[in-house]
Amino acid sequence: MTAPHVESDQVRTLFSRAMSEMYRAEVPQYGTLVELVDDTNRETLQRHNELRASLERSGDLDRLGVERHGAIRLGSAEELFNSRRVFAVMGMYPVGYYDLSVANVPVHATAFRPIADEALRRNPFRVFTSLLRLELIEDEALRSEAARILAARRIFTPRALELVGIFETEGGLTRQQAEEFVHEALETFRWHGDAKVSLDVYQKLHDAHRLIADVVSFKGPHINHLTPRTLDIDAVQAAMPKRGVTPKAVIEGPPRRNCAILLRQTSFKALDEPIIFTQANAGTHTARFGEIEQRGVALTPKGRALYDKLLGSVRRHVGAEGIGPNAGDYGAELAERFKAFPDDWAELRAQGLAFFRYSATPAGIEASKRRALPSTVDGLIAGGFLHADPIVYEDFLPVSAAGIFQSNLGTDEQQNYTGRSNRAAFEAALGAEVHDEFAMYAQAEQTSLEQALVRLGSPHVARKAIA
Ligand code: OOG
Ligand code: NI
Repeated sequence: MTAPHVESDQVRTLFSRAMSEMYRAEVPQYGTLVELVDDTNRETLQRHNELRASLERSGDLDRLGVERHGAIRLGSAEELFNSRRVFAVMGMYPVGYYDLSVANVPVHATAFRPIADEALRRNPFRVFTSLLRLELIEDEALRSEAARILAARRIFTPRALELVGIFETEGGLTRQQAEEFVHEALETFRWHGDAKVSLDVYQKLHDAHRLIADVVSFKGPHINHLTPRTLDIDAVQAAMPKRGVTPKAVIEGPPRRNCAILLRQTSFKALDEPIIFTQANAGTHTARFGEIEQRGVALTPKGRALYDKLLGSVRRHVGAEGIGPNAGDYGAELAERFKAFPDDWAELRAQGLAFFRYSATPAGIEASKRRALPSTVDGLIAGGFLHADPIVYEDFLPVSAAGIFQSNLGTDEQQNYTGRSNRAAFEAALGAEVHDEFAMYAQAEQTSLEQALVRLGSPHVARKAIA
């Protein structure tokens, strides 16, 4: 008899754990950040019993220390294609298309992440994966040199790809194969202090854009950050300097609110690390950092449009990334302008700004056996028969991502890429379409509502509410 297959969720957990250990050993400052996050989470939980209880109910308490995401930057279509196959072994699929050229970063990206609610609950680890857009390098000689260098490298070990092949034909890996796969896959994300190019070529690439040097000069796409979840991002941001860690100027995303929306994130500045270039020249490279995130409710397209509008107005007024003459005002301006965004769960739902997961309450199920219940969703909620919980946003934000890129690439980038988004080329390289995150949240909301209404013996309300 052949050995049984391990679940993809399990492989993802083995992988994220191995990655975390490797990164802590490679970047000691990241270990310091993780300790600070753990301490802050503990203090926050001591002060907020209700938060503790809700994390306990959702089963999140014991997974608080698990990293939420990491990021890599790839150089070619083939690398992206094989990354998709590798991440599929871990139950991670491409969700969303992010065009960063609009923010002067010459990449486009997706996030490989679990999709099913249960898979996200077990281990939400995801990898923001960007692909360099060589066509945005203007200097033709440099562009073809970069393409030549990239075409010659192999970022996955032969054995890793062999195991991916086995996964694809057999539909899974045995425990032993999974462990070997994790070990082999980790090689792709490892740091290499020895560059594959000369100092001279590195400098030319660097002058074109720091990011291009980061992608092209090395043997593989070293993981450039990992990101644990914090329960109080403002507290961690404020405490970083006391632990000898320098945070970026501002927290990306929405301001602090009662009803958290989307995603807030901040990072510490990337480190200068010693590099040995070919011909034994020594130099440094700045790429790797640590980040933290705090997630809120997923917004509907209408909510997202409002978010984008308000954020855009802040950035036009104060300046992007909170640098420049009005930098100090960024937080105050953000808070002020976001007063226009309802900060009350009932209001967010009533105005169709956010996605919710519906459930029948025990009282509702009981009452439905004895009498007819109200015939509208709002009536059922008002009567305490139906409950709506916010759906957590599991994706990324292009403006925030650009801010994270920028702060870790230095702020002196002058390039202005004409923002031609090229999703079709990205998907062709990927060998698949990316999943539409809005459609997924909408589906989750609708399914939960239908199921809840069936439990309340009121399926007709579902048709009315959704039609
Ligand atoms: C990725 C930056 C994007 C985030 O959290 O928005 C990102 C990178 O720097 O390669 O990870
Ligand atoms: Ni990140």
